[in-house]
Amino acid sequence: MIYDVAIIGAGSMGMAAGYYLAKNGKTVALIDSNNPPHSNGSHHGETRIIRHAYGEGDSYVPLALRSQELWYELEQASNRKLFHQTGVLNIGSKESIFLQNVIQSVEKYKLSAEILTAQEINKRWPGYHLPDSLIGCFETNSGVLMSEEAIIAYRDLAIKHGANLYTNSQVQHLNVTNDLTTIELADQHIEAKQLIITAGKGTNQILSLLGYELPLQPVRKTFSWFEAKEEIYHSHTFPAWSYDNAIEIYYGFPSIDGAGIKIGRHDGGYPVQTKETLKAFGTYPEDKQDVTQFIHQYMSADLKHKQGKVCTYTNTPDGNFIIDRLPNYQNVITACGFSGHGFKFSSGVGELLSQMVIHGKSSLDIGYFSLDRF
Ligand code: PYC
Repeated sequence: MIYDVAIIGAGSMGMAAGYYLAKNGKTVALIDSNNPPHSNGSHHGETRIIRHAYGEGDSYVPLALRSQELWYELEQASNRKLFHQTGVLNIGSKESIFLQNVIQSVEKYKLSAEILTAQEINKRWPGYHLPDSLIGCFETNSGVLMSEEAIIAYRDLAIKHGANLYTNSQVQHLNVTNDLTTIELADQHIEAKQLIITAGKGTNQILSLLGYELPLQPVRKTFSWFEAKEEIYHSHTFPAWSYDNAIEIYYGFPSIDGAGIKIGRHDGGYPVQTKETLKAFGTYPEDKQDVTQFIHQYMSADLKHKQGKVCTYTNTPDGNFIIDRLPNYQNVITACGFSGHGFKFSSGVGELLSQMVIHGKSSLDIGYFSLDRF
């Protein structure tokens, strides 16, 4: 059989694309070197934030809003709880470009949000102790996504619509001509008319089989959970949040189902090789120190560290995504370089990728993700 589409990398983006393609009647081969969801990529740790007002630039807002609609649709289709509408509080110094972009997004797209002083924030959410130098923009319709649950939902539905999933399968050979892609796995030979590469940190390994290398840098990142008083930090009362003081960037989550509050530092991290096993949480003192210091300074001095984990960001030089066709292979699309802020968009990106395959182009303008910017 010749599949309509093969997808190499069935994590958040690839699995979503597989679902939208299969749902639209395409025959799909989903190939992954692990068995998603798993802890070797960028989707584990239970939760991700979905922000609509976008600190990284307001050109992301239409995709964020479409992604939100699709998350609601996925909840319905899968009968799973995937989204908690906690709102997102973007905290920053007045100099923060991130916060200025958030406010610009709110104004341009008329998002439901309010600007708050530090005193107003501390009064509304007693879990914060912010100094007067900070302000916040609280958007109400956004919140927290259950990342691993979402992948399970896409996986189940993609299979239900006829997609074939090849797990724990390394691509050994790849050959692409104008009308046929052939993929050799250890024990399978797969043929497809079109190819999508969504292999996260492994993308360059796959692309090298076609003679390409993109400016992608995998980076080791960490995140942690802290014990939390549920009456203060529960997701029914406390928002997800981001913090940018123009030097450091942090993000955090309320306590969901008694998990405690989760926090990570977004900037920095250690560059790693694609195949490198990540050094365990706690290898570097800052794994725990940075977030502990943040929590004690801005939230509460008596919250105790519970556990930490490691994960990978795959960064581009400008922090923006890559979604494009390969210049010499018009039947090959790659979506990669999500730079630690991609998960929230995976529903929307999955749909965009399916549109590129089915209609030859996407319904939203994604010119700012094109490869020719490098
Ligand atoms: O994009 O909001 C975000 C985010 C949270 C954690 C990592 N990225």
